[in-house]
Amino acid sequence: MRTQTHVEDPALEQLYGDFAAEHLNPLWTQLGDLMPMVPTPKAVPFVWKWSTLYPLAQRAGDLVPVGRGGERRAIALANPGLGGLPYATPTLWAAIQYLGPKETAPEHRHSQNAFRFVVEGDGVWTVVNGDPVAMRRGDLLLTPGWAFHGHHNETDHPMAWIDGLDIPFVNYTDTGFFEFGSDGVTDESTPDVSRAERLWSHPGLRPLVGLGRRTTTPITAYRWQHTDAALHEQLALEDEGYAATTEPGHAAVRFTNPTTGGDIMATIRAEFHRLRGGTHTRARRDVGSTVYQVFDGTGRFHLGDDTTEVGTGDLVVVPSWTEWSIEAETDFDVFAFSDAPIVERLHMDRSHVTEGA
Ligand code: GTQ
Ligand code: FE2
Repeated sequence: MRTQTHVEDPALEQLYGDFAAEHLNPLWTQLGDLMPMVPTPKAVPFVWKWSTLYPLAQRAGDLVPVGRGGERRAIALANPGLGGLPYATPTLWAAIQYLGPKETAPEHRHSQNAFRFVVEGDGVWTVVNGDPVAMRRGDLLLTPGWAFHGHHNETDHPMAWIDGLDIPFVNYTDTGFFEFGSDGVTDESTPDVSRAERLWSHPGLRPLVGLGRRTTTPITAYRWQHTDAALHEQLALEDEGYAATTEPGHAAVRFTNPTTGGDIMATIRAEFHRLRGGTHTRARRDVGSTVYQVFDGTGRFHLGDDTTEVGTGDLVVVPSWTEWSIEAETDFDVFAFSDAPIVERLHMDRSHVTEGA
């Protein structure tokens, strides 16, 4: 079968013209693009340095007010392969958000699921359905779809963090709704611990109120103290000769929904990885896209044939089926989020370990 549309035969040429006029499109001229042998993402592997992002966010803080309409002083990572769209990957939004001293980002809600991850600083409370949640270094804070949320900075110093949302996926599937809420935040109190944590954040214990499976976790904050302890103990147990890590020197946890044991949200997976200095992960490919933010330490990301040095705060995008591995120079902590729940739910998940075993 021929795969070009430039043909000698006038009748065939006429046929292609008539297809176009009727908004019809033959498969045989574009099979390779439509159905490649392996995923061929338009998104490219890319790294944003925190030392670039933070000063730009700071300048936005000086020049751009935060308020109703624009809603958030959030600056999205725009993958250079995605034609200028504000998307880190085809499914994931990642942004740096900056809130100056005493500033408030007004309440709203949307179908899009969101989280915040804090690489430095504190002093902002995100108020989720009226429940104030303190944001501090290392914490993962959740704003599930359709929960009202606003952020307010109680201090006289600015704070920045990263947002992860499923905005691209929701746009692609035309599934999004949005509503404005209160111009301020509905509860300005500043408790250390949110009500959601007081109810839900006791290891292995679930309250007998609110039974039933939920696709989104009822926990609004996963605290650094717990994440750090879990990773620390995995490596300590490995030292003591117990099987506690998936590969040598590599501790890893997934943030989960205590009502299902599954992912925190229907569209986003979040994990935290800790590598001992001098170790590396096995090179592999995975279906679906992932965004990493280095939390602590220095190392290298190998992405396809390229290698990039990374340090605290740097963000790394790994598109679908891109070969990747991490090499830790020092002890290396990295936060990761991905669209794996979508991929797995659709039974499209595949991985290939390309090195070692
Ligand atoms: O903080 O509510 O980066 O609604 C993008 C959309 C943050 C937020 C973003 C949002 C928010
Ligand atoms: Fe929002």
